[in-house]
Amino acid sequence: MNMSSRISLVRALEILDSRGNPTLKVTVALDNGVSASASVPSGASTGENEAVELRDGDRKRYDGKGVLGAVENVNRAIGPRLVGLDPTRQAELDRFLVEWDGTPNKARLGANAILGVSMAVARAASQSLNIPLYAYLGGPGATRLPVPMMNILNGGKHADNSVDFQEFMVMPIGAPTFAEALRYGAETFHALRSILKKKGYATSVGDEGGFAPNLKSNDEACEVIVEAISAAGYKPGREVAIALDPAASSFYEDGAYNLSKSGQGRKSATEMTALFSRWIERYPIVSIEDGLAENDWEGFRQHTAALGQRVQIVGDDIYVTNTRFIARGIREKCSNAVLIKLNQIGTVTETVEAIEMCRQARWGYIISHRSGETEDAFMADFAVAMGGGQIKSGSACRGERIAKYNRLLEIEAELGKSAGLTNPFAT
Ligand code: 2PG
Ligand code: MG
Repeated sequence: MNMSSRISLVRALEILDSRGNPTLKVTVALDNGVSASASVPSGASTGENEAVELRDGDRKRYDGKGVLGAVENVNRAIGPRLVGLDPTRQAELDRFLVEWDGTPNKARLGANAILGVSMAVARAASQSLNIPLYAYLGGPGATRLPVPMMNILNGGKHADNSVDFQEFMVMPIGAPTFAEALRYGAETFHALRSILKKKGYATSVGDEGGFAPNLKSNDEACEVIVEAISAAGYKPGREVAIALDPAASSFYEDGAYNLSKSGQGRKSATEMTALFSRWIERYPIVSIEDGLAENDWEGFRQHTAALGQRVQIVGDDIYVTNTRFIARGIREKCSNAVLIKLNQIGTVTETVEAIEMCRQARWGYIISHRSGETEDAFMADFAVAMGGGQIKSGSACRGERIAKYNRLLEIEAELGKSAGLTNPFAT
């Protein structure tokens, strides 16, 4: 048995993410010969309270975005302290790193350094025990596949176009299996390409693989997607629905929501909620993430009171996967779901704690990628392990997005008859 294996080496390497910016890949080797790696993603529309991504700031390299300092922190500081420890003691190990860092946002060692180590340790432990990562993190009950939120139309900070809202996603809620859900989503993506082409729009893609056309309005984005769902042969709202992530923090300026890319002008929180309310009546929308900005707690409260019975209201920037902020959101009823990103908080254990808090409150949770990703599919296993039934990993193209979906196909096949996929919104 490999049960008593110990960490023998921890090494980090500076690699590139899907935007061509540096990030870390961390490898953990055990004394039983097992070695496993994990890579760290990176966001563009980041919440201001996210854990700190340590970057070198040396203008001569990658415009200051190098991560050699974080690599050093792994190779010279963290690594040597972990040698000899049991990799299955994830919570203890993560706690040790958090306490050693000592800052509230992991600014000292860097959340990118810490998360890379945390994920690589989990993977090494699972390999050492010969258990797939999803089963190691989730136990024998980890059999629920997530319904994907596929971001097929990009705007906001993720695309240079005329659309203010960052993400227009399709969610194949009526599919019987993950493989079928992925097919519904991919076929809708292809139908959308034909429709955009016919209308004379560009079909180049944004950071998350969605199209990024210069549409006439934000409304038109919903209209072309509904058209694409039907053209692909699916019933809008029944089989394939729409999920939005306006990422409103990125266009919140001086106390107002400035829809400047589309030229729709400035709106108050109440006007934004009224706009979404109209959209919910007109389009098959099931979920709205960051419809308002990260510091607009009161706006979020009213927004949830007004729309929360009809759709899932998700907080991303407002909570940054941090139990401190999620607890406030639960107390003040600011949403009914949370977007979960490992690198917003910086360790596997703290991410699991954030999810546990959602479960206690009977809130939804969605495991999410970042707009800057790598080929690592850790989050696919993590989504099955956590069992929330929802994942957000971009469109039906770009290798770094597809890597996660392909891993979920593998997991579903491996689970065979015990695999399940259910509509998270079915009552
Ligand atoms: C978001 C994410 C992922 P980013 O806002 O939800 O889609 O974007 O990684 O740029 O923060
Ligand atoms: Mg978001």
